[in-house]
Order: sequence, then structure tokens, then C-alpha cells
Amino acid sequence: MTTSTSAQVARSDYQRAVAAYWDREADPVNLRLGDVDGLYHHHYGIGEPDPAVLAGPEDGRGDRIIEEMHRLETAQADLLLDHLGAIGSHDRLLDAGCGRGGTSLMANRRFGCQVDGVTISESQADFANDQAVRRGVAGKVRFHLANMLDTGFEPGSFRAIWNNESTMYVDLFRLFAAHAELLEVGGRYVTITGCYNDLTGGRSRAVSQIDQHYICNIHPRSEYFQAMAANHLVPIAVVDLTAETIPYWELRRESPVATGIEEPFLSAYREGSFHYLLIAADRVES
Ligand code: GPP
Ligand code: MG
Repeated sequence: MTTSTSAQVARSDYQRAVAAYWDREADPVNLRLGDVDGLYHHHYGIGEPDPAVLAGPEDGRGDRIIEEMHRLETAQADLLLDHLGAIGSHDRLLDAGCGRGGTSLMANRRFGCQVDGVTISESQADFANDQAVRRGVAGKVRFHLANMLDTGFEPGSFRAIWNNESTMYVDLFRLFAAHAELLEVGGRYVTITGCYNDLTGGRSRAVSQIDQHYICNIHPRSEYFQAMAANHLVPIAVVDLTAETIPYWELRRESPVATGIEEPFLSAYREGSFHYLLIAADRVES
């Protein structure tokens, strides 16, 4: 599977459009943040920014904001890793929809274990593998051009799997069926995701704007739990991170790397039509 071609990996016109988006993507909001310390993320941040970042001198403000946004994005990945449970150096982890590999490299640094990341973007896989080589961990952290719905990995071979903001590109029932097969019994699944609020009805305008911006398909909150229940995944933690991500978006709006998607995120979170959730679940026997 490590020798897949893009055509084998992206199985529909939709998936090809998503792969093409990420193959082309070279946005400063991701690259300039990653350049801070070599961890390239494709997710958002949590936690309180240091007020001195905005209040300090005009000179250097843009760089200070970028460093602070990067710190908050890294804090988000650390929180995800906190929920993986006890991971030993002989365990194996799967990063489903790994982007440029930031969370995988952090997991290897924390646990010393093997990590496989999969992405349908060839340029993301190449970029991430290059980072693993630069860090001297290419023997343990490998990025594959592969479809997270059908990775080709051996059943039961992973202690934990996560999706860090990548579930909105796939059908959740198919995704969790694939994860349930790959996880050992007792293994842990964790996702951090944006989902729309069943209570407020269908997709709000702001949620639709986010879908359009990223060519994704944000799921309702309920669907996560339905798809887990249907696939041997029993939730152990559900954390609403909405209040903790709003300050990141307020800071990002003031940054030199804002992309225009900041207002839809802030509107969606503030009006309650959208939540930023962490869900952790255990793979049970049946
Ligand atoms: C992109 O992160 C994340 C997604 C496309 C998933 C959508 C997430 C939701 C919570 C709905 P990125 O870091 O590549 O985005 P950006 O370029 O805007 O920083
Ligand atoms: Mg980003």
C-alpha cells in the first residue's frame, strides 16, 4: 500500500477534488506557523492567548501572533494525545487524515512508538515523510498515500487511531467500520472535530460556508455517536472545546495570515449552530 498511486487512493470525483485541493495547498496560515518549530498542523487551536501578543509593540506583532497561534494549535494536538490512554513504545498508532504530519510526530516524540499516517494527498505524504527524515524518526513514523476508508493495514494491528479534524471528508459509518477493524480490542479511538448542532436544525449558513471553503461535509453531532454505536466503539469522554477554541479564532482574525474563514467559524460557534468536540471511545469486542 505504500506504493499506491493517487488514482488508486482517491476513488471518486469528490475524493479527487479533495486530494487536488490539498496537493495544491500552500497557505501561509499553515506553512508560516509550521516554520516556527517544524511541526506542520492542519487543525485549529485551543486555550487562552497571551494578551501581550496583541498589546505589545506594533513592530513584530504579526510574528508574535503567528507564534502564539502555533502554540495553541500544538496545545490542541497535545490534548488529543492526552486522551489516547496508556501507550507504550511497542504500540502502533494510526493518524487518519494526517495532513503534513504534525500530530504524528508529536505522538512519536511523546510515546516513542511507531506511528503511521495516511492521507489522500501525495504532496502532504511527501512533505510529512520529509519532516520525519529531518527529525531522524523515519524508521518509526511513516506517512502513506492511502485512503483512510481502506488503508490495507492488517486488522487489529493498532493500539489507537485518531482523526484530527479529518472526519468531515468521509462517511462516518464507513470510517468507523474501518477503524473498528484496524483497532485491537481495548484499543482507543479519538477525534477532535467540528460538528453541527442537531438542536438548531440542519446546516446553518455559517456551517455551509465552512463546508464550501474546505470542500468538506460537516456532520451533525448525533451522527458521531450513531456511527460509533454501530461499530463497536463505546465513548469514554466527550469534551466540548467550543469555548476554548473561540479565542484562537479571535486571534487568527487579527493575524497577517487570516484567510477569510474566521468570521464563519466565529459566527457558527457563537450562535450555537456548531461545536468543536473531542470524542474518545474504546473498541469493544461486540
Ligand atoms: C483544515 O485545517 C481543517 C479542515 C479542513 C477540517 C475542517 C475543520 C472543521 C472543524 C470543520 P487547516 O489548518 O488546513 O485549515 P486552515 O488552512 O484554514 O488553517
Ligand atoms: Mg491551519
